[in-house]
Order: sequence, then C-alpha cells, then structure tokens
Amino acid sequence: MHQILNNKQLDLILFKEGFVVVPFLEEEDVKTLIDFFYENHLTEIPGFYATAHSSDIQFRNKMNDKIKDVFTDSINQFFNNCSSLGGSYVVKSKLQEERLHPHQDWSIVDETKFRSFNIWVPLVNLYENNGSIRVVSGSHLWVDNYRGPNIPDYFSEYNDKIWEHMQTLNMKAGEALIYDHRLFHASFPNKTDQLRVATVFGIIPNEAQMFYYFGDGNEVDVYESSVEFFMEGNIQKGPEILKKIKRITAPLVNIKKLPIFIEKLSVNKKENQTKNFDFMSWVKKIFK
Ligand SMILES: O=C(O)CCC(=O)C(=O)O
Repeated sequence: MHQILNNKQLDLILFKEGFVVVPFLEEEDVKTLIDFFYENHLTEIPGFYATAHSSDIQFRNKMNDKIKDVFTDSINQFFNNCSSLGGSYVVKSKLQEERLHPHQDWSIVDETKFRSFNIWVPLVNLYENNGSIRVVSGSHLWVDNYRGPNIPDYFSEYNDKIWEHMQTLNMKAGEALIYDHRLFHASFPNKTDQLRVATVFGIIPNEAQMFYYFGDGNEVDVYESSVEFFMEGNIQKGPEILKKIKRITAPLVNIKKLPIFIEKLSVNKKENQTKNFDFMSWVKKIFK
C-alpha cells in the first residue's frame, strides 16, 4: 500500500483511523487566505458556500490558485508521491441552520488499489457552536462501496446513529484534518454571527488514475476523470462529458466491519436505496 504521509507514524494512524489532525499552516498563511477570501467576497454569504461550486470558472480557478499557492509547501512537507487536485473555500454562515449530515465523499480513484484524501483546514478556531467538524474513527473500513451522483446511500437511515457516535474535532485555525474520502464526517451548524471560513483540498497518489462513478439503477458506470473536469466542468454531468470505460454490476457494497449500532444495515432492501447524500445537491438546495 502506498505510503501517503512522509511521517511513518502519522501514515499508520491515517491508514488505521482514516484521519489525522496536524499543524499545517503558519499564522501568516492563515491570514493571507482569510484576507484573500474577504477581498473577493463583498456580498452576504449564503448558509453554506463553496467556491468550487461557483458557476464562474475563472473565479473558481482564482480561488483554487491562491489556496494551492499557500498550501504547496505544507503539502510537499507532509505528502509522499502524491498529486494535488485542487482547493476550495468552504464557508458556513448562521443562515444554514441544519447540520451537515454524516457522509462519505465521492470515490475518485479505484479504491481496490488506491486511497484518496482531503486536507480540510479551518481558518478560524472551531468549537461546537461555530461549525466544528466531526468524524468516526475507523469508519473508512466499514464497507467497500462506490460513491458519486445517483448512487444509493445505504447508510442514510443511520444518519442519527452515526452522528451520535462521532467525535468532534475542535480544531485551531491552520490545523489540517487529513482524511480518507471513505471516512464518515459531518459538521455542526454555525450559530454565531461570524463566518466559519475553511479551505479544503484534494489529494491522490501520483500513480492513481482519476475516475468518476455514476449510478444507473442497480449498476454503476465508471468514467475516466481528471482534475480539469472537477475544476472546470459541471460535476453532476459527467456522463455527458467523460469517456465511459466500464459498468459495474451488483453487489455494489461489500460490508467489511460494521460497528454494532449499524450492524443490521441491509444493502438489499429496496426501501434503503434512497439517493446518496449528495454534497453538491445539498449545497445547491441551500443556495436557493
Ligand atoms: O466544511 C464542512 O463543514 C464540511 C465539509 C465536507 O464535509 C466536505 O468537504 O466533504
């Protein structure tokens, strides 16, 4: 298995727990990113907001370029033979009253061979009232599954149970949560008058090809993907743009090691096949 982090001990923790929290940005870097955010956002921020979802591609890229510029030294310091995908501001204001439910991020590599990650860095100190992030240690190893638009989320009926078993990470500005895209994570609503400004950045091993998984009933279509598609395309519309390489048929979920509170998870019952928790659709709904 590819060693992701240069520090072997941290890499082992990432492998076993699915996440690590590390000091990542200097105070002046945090200030640079916060100042840049406010210089470029002069109007009111909706409840939940991500620059990666802006329809203005030039603006999306401008935000990405700045984040990448500030992150690069730390990425090089922490990561071993990995490629940078791109970055986004992720901001919560008090207009978003609902919590961000427990979810896994989309699969973007062949997870039978590789792992992919996010680096999530708050630019303000976090506590429960202003939108702290929550995780379940080891949850990246619960199942093998495919995640992407139109793919059912077999865990949706366990949202509350998973939430109850999460640990809250009250991170300091500039610390990074490096997490496996399979890890269940969520966040509290921000109940304060100040914005909760954070940044998020994707990472994959150098040798991993990017893929896009799109559900079609009980099957999943696999498309070749790229950083350009994620940064510049409409990521809900992969099938219209990308090259399809194969179709995967059932079983789409392989249960490995479920905790006791969801051990009755059924991946066969029709009624469980509600839509995947789709981060993008959630964001779009909140914008309206
Ligand atoms: O910013 C947050 O509160 C959570 C972000 C998140 O869940 C994600 O980027 O997948």
